[in-house]
Amino acid sequence: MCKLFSSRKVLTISALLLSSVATFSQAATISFGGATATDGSGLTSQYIDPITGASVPGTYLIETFDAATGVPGFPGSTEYTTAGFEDECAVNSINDSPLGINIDGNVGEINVRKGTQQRVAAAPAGDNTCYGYLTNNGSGTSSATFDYTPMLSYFDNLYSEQAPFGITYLGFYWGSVDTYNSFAFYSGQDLIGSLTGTELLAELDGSAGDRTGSNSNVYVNIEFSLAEQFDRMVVTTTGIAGEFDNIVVGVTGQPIGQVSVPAPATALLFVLGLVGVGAARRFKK
Ligand SMILES: [Ca+2]
Ligand SMILES: [Ca+2]
Repeated sequence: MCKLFSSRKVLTISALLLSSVATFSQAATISFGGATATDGSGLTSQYIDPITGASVPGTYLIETFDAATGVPGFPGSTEYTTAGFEDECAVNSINDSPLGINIDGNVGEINVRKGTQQRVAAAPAGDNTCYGYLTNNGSGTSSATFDYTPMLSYFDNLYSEQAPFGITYLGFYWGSVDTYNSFAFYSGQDLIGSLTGTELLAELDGSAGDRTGSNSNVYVNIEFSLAEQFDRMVVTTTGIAGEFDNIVVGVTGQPIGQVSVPAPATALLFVLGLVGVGAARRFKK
């Protein structure tokens, strides 16, 4: 069984009232806490079976960065995999899959690897599997965009007669949270909300960059209403590095589990996107 929410806290992210997004009037809810993952990756979402890795009724998709958990026949892209880990690490969900998400980032900045290497990346606490990370390689600002619009379009075409749907949940395991990591959510060009490492550390009283502490290696859950759903996530870092694993995306409004894409029977799933770490601000305590 999983350990749910050992230290659950719920906060609210206020909407960034950018320009024309008047539709975004409700707050998203952020909570911290997850289930112990049994694949040795530390923490995962409460919505993912911690034993089988499968999602509950198929409405959640997970990105593990481990090639072994990719969809059969589609082990994932190794484009961002650090040299030496091609046989084990991959981004499961991008490009060639019909459910693919697009990642727009620079090779050498957004990467997938296993283990900790000084001045490169630190594995999230308790995570012995492959994970993703974003680094500025020592200077400047690096960012990567995870674009879910292909996936949303795919489902929209399949279920056009059904009620509106969208991404209403995003969870990810954020390792060694640093003040210079951030992530932001957009709907089209409109910023919907964001979360920074500084905000998270302040809320949980964590130590920046701590690789083992439970207040700086945290499973983050963000619940969005349909009205404030996002289709793009932008991860930014101005340091080394922003690490993440077990990105779980929940889509409300249609039955993903019944989609006839090449998914394993029990759904070890699909994989979507990633992410990581925080960006601008707005996180009301
Ligand atoms: Ca993993
Ligand atoms: Ca870090």
